[in-house]
Amino acid sequence: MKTLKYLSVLFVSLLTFSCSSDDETTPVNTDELNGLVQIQEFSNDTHTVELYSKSGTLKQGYNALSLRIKDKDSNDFVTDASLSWNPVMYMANMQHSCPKSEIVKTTGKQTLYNGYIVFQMASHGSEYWELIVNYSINGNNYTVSETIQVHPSDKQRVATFTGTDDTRYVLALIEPDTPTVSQNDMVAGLFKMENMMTFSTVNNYTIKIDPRMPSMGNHGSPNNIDLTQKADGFYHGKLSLTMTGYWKINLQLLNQQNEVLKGEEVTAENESSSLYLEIEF
Ligand SMILES: [Cu+2]
Repeated sequence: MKTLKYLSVLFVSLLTFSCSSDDETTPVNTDELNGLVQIQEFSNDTHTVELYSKSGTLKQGYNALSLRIKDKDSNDFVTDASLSWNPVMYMANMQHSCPKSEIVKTTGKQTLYNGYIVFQMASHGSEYWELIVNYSINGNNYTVSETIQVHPSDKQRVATFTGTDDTRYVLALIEPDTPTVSQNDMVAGLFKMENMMTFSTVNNYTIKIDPRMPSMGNHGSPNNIDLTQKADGFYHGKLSLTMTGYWKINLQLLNQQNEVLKGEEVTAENESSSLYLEIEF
């Protein structure tokens, strides 16, 4: 009986072994996609480019995105591509892009690449976004592009404004993604519009924060820490939320000389800043 058991274990492991050696050329893709939901596929004659996020949708504001490229002939995923992208919004009387990162290979993954895009506007009627993905594999260049659907967010996750320096800025909330009643890590991206198609990271500014609950006498919270830029290029601080509900995060943007470029202090006479982000949880 014991021998039979050993034999069956041996048989099963032999089977498993032979299966996995057959699959050697095809990467195991199930773990690769842990926690990711496909948004859509982009296709050309040679490849399918798959676009993923945690939610499976694109929304107005900051979006962390993952991609992978499948070879249509072999059905294998490409592990050594270099990629770039360009989101373009086609509006009634103009075209523009938005802040975006480089695309890098995801650490610890074989087939995944990742980056972020900050959509400052949602798709709206006949005004739509197109995402162009350019990539090269072994020195050959390819491109795919499709219309993408950018959903409006009901709370303000991104602010687009002109500073007193006549510069156009985009400020996007990155964290907290899932706020709790605590001192949350707050992260924001700050970008400058160089022209309609080019956006760059703004360095060494300060973003002052003053979270308030307008529905409850506009009370604030203790122990907030203003946002300053860290090595990742983003602005980091602490956002104290003392209860669940709707919070307006009043902001002031200060340049390297500590001059206020946008936003006002909240006082007894002034209940909110013209620059703000919103959280409800
Ligand atoms: Cu637009």
